[in-house]
Amino acid sequence: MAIFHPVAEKDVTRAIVRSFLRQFEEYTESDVIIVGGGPSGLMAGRGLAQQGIKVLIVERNNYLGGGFWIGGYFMNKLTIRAPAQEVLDELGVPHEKAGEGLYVADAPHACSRLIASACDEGVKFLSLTILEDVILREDNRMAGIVVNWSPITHLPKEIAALDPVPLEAKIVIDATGHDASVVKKLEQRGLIKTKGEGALWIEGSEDAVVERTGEVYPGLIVTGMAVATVHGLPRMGPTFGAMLLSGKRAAENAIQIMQKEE
Ligand code: 48H
Repeated sequence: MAIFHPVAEKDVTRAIVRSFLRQFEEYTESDVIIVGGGPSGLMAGRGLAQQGIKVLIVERNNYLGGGFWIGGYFMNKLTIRAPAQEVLDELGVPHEKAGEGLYVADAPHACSRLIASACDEGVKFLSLTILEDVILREDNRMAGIVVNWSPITHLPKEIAALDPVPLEAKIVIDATGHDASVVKKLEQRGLIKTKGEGALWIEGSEDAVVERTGEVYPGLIVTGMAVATVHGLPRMGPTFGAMLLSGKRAAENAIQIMQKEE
């Protein structure tokens, strides 16, 4: 007696393709597209979806979490400075006090809870998808992004000369971390100038990153480490509170802009 219900192989394929295409078609137009599925992008997506906003996260890797997943330094622990441990509490992530105002948690636990929370709120994802360009209309306002499957970037030019795919949104959030990839597309066209991130200084970095989170170009908000890259702020190294609070603030900013433009 078999354990599983009989299902044909073709029906497995059909189930995947139909479900993917239905969602892909629906999300060719989103309220907000977030480029980058690291801690700041996930927090921004979660905050927006909590308010019923249609939000898509585009991530070039085949996993979500960016530098939050393993902490990015070969040790599966992450630190958070007060008051950002409140986000860990909201997510139900256990943490230990490591000193006054300093908390330590298991990175895979924190990251998986954050991903799950974004999914629970209704965020949708396009993985293995890389930002190729932005859409700018006649008023030069950001109107969406242009993407391609990331493996294509590893193919030789003669095979990879494939046209990318445009996706529309009212607001785009650059959550691509140190690269600030979306902002760099505007910089290439002389529309904005990035300063490049500064040297490591935790005290000087985290408040500034949260405070400078916001719109840097009409329709484009910057969050997380990309804020440091754009505004020339110090980096904070292996501590993540600013990423969480910056993502939260990016969601609030996006909502304010959309309400103003309605
Ligand atoms: C699609 C892309 C593209 C692209 C990048 O690096 P992240 O974790 O970014 P943040 O800002 O949420 O968090 C930064 C944090 O992890 C960190 O590095 C810290 C705190 N550093 C401090 C220091 O001093 O070094 O995630 C960015 C995500 C990644 O998953 C990328 O794969 C993705 O964005 N991404 N996705 N198209 N062009 N570029």
